[in-house]
Amino acid sequence: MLKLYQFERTWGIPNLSPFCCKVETYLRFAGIDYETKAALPTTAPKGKLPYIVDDGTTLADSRFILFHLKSTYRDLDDELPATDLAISVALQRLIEEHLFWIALYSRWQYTDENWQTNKTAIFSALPPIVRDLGASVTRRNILKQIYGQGTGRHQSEEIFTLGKEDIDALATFLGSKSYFFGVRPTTLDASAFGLLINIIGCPIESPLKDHGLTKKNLVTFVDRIMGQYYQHIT
Ligand SMILES: N[C@@H](CCC(=O)N[C@@H](CS)C(=O)NCC(=O)O)C(=O)O
Repeated sequence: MLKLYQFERTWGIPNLSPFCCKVETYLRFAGIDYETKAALPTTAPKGKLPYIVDDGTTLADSRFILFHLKSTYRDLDDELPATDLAISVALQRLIEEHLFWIALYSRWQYTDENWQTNKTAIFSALPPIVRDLGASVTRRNILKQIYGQGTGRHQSEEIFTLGKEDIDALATFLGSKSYFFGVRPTTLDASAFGLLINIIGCPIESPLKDHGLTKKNLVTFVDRIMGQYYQHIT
């Protein structure tokens, strides 16, 4: 059976990684059998989670994993017209290559309180000395990534202004629909759910979360997917 390697579940959400949550949500939307294995990025083929092992093949990165799931099992986008597919790719990039960095900043850099919450969630299973060293080395590395990508060069107020613009775009495009392209879930819904639950449904406090929570359609979207696809997770 397909194995999905991801962070241990925490905070009552499917995964604290938007990308792990995206892949697991796609698997559930598509009704593909799988099992999860707890892992850390240090043992992942590309140094990041998630990755999967399926029938002897290892695949890393949610995008390549989804290409595989679509060609081997079920393509949830197969009925989308080309223009919707184009919008789907563009919005996935907004979510995964822009809004993601603002969520990452909120979690690892914005306040010490958020960092402590994040640190406990990711590192508390490790033995004490490894935990503290591992947490501070990883944090230094992530802060370098946030600076290198560019988000870390702005003031926090500027960062959240950009994040709110993304949230507004997603809320406007979703409108009153159940899913981004209507009544059936597609890849974009898996991607959006993965990040949105990590912004509005976890104990990381920020103006980004506050703004997301004012968008009733995004809150309903997240609650509906949780209720329908993740009712029994612990
Ligand atoms: N493009 C990758 C991104 C994966 C990613 O950024 N994973 C993060 C967790 S959310 C990670 O493992 N980071 C570890 C690190 O950067 O050291 C995907 O789509 O899977």
